Amino acid sequence: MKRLLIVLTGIMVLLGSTYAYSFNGEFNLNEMKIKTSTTHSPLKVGENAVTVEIIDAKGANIKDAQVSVYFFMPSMPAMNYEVKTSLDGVKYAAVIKPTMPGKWAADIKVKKSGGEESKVQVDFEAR
Ligand SMILES: [Cu+2]
Repeated sequence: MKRLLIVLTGIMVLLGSTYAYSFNGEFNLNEMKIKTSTTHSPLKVGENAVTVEIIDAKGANIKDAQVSVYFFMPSMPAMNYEVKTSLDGVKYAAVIKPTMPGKWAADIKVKKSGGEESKVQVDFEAR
C-alpha cells in the first residue's frame, strides 16, 4: 500500500513537471478557445515552430485574426521578443527562439478583425 502511494506520487510529480512547462495548452479567451502547440515539448533553445488555433463559440476556426506571440523571461524582463504569426491552414504559425534555457512565458495576443486585442499567457520552459 505504501509502495503504491509512492509510485502514484512519483507519477503525479512526473506528469506535473511535464505539463506545467509545456507550450502545449488550451485556454479560454472571451468567447474563444485558444489552443497552443508545438512539436517540441519542452521547447529547446533556438528555433521552435509553434502554432495557435482559435476556435469560436460555435466550434469554427477563426482565420481572420491578427495573432502575435510576445515571449519573455519573467526573471529577466529585458529578454523579450515578439513575432507575428501567419495563417497556415486553420492555424497561425510562427517560429519562436528562446535564447537561453529556463522558464519563459508567452503572451498570445489575438486581435479579431474589428475587435480589440486580448491575450492569454502560456508558461513554458526551454532546455
Ligand atoms: Cu534569460
